[in-house]
Amino acid sequence: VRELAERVLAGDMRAAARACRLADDRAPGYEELLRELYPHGGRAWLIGVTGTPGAGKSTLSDALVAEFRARAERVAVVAIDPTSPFTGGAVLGDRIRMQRHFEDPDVFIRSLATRGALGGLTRSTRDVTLVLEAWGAGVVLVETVGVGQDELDVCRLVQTTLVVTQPGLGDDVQAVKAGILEIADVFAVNKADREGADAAVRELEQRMALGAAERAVVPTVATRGQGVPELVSALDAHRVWSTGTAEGRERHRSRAIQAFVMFLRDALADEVLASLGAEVTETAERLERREIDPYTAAGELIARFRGT
Ligand SMILES: Nc1nc2c(ncn2[C@@H]2O[C@H](COP(=O)(O)OP(=O)(O)OP(=O)(O)O)[C@@H](O)[C@H]2O)c(=O)[nH]1
Ligand SMILES: [Mg+2]
Repeated sequence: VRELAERVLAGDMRAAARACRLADDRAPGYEELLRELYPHGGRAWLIGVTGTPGAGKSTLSDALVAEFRARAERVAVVAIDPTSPFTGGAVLGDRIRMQRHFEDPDVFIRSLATRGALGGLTRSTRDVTLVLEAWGAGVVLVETVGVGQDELDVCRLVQTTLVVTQPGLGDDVQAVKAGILEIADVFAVNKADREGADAAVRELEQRMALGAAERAVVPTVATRGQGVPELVSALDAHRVWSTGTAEGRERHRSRAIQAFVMFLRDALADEVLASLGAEVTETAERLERREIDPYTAAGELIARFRGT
């Protein structure tokens, strides 16, 4: 494991791929690996790319990869596939859209499947992102489909959240979930070659309470690269805000706390399940029969766990 960590730190892509698999499978040694790598994390710019299905997230990510590569940054893309790792047409599509970067030894592309387990996706994303930072990525793009709580949690792990939408979804703002509107740092109204783009931009600008310098709405045509330099400028401006202002740093801090609380919750749940797994199942069955209420049940299990 130590040797693997060293190879990752030396920038070896195959070692990074192995380390990602190890972390993702939580295979023996994964914790030791992540401990070794942890001091080398925290350097990359993590950008979340989320938004409505089919809006052009992958096409736009591909264009962003090219822009960041032009700045000689090492880039990693983590595409979160909402379906399965094996059947996913989405992943195959992403692969094709990112094909031009496959030969590039400084671009690492990986897809993650959403796991059934609570918080599984957030965990995998966090762990894989750490490996990629240690590998030397200067920018990590995390693409998710903005649908559930899991995806919102993922947004707490990144520094800048880009939300991609497209015109002509009926009520443009309705199509973008309210929660997403709050977490969006930068909006791309993609497919601006279609009708209704200007109206969508104006509407989002109003809803996002702009004036706050760190947020922006940018029209793009990802397939032609139009608006991409402007989008990169808006992302850069947000990064400068988040590292260079008191308000930005405060948000960074509060997200770091939230992220650690999530980590702690997962770690505690693991501990409780490992030591009281059978009782948890039994209690859940009693709950289902309404023989006990969840407040009492949780209290009882916690007391047992503490050994009181
Ligand atoms: N007209 C037009 N089509 C676009 C544009 N950007 C992307 N597309 C097309 O829209 C389709 C979906 O693009 P993707 O990049 O796969 O979108 P996505 O948001 O990643 O999709 P999912 O991951 O499946 O949610 C593809 O056929 C793209 O070629 C654009 O700016 N204009
Ligand atoms: Mg996609």
